[in-house]
Amino acid sequence: MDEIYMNVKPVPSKNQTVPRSSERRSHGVVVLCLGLLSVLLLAGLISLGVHYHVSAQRSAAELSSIKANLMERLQASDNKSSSLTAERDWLNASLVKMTEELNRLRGRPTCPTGWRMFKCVCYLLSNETGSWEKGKEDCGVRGAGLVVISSTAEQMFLSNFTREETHAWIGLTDKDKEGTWKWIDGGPLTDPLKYWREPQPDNGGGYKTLGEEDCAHIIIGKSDLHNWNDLSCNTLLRWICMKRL
Ligand SMILES: [Ca+2]
Ligand SMILES: [Ca+2]
Repeated sequence: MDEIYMNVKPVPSKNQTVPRSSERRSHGVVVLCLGLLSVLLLAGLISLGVHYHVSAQRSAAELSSIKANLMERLQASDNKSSSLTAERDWLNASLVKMTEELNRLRGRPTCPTGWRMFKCVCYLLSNETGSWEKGKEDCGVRGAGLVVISSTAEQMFLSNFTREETHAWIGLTDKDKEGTWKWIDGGPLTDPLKYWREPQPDNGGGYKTLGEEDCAHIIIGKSDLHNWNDLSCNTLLRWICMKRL
């Protein structure tokens, strides 16, 4: 090859690009801006995260406080309700006592529930039946005794008390001595306070099947002043208890 051609520098073609120094600077500025923007975005995200974290903690604390406050009020309400219930029961008990005291002051004594009063005496017709002795025991358990009739008015009241109901034992017996009738309180049976139905007392009328008849009862549906009969003490009848107020 000729020497002339060896000293000639190659000429770039038209399509080949050559980077210029201004373009490189622009590229560097863009990269720098993007970097700064990324840093700013990251800082913003961190700031928002911190802000929401603090807000969430504050909200949780407020909710916890509100919950504690509501629980405290609920407990106070329950305590108040229990207190009101106890106060109501106390007032009811006091009302009963005051009513009884008022009746006593007014001369109006009262009998237990299920008992009937006649001239300040309480009477109970038993629901169950049994022997004369069982009736005596039951009345004793109730703080009473089988009825002792001590006036015509009382006899009339008891006749009405048992009318259409049943036969009922009274506290009269001749167990200790045949033919000698005594009240359960030890008092004798005296005239005119005797209300036997004729021809009673007959101690069984001589009929062996009836046995000895040593206990007295009121017969239902008979004359108010003639309705006593003597009967075997083991017969199952209801009974009348009495107790004074
Ligand atoms: Ca007898
Ligand atoms: Ca008889």
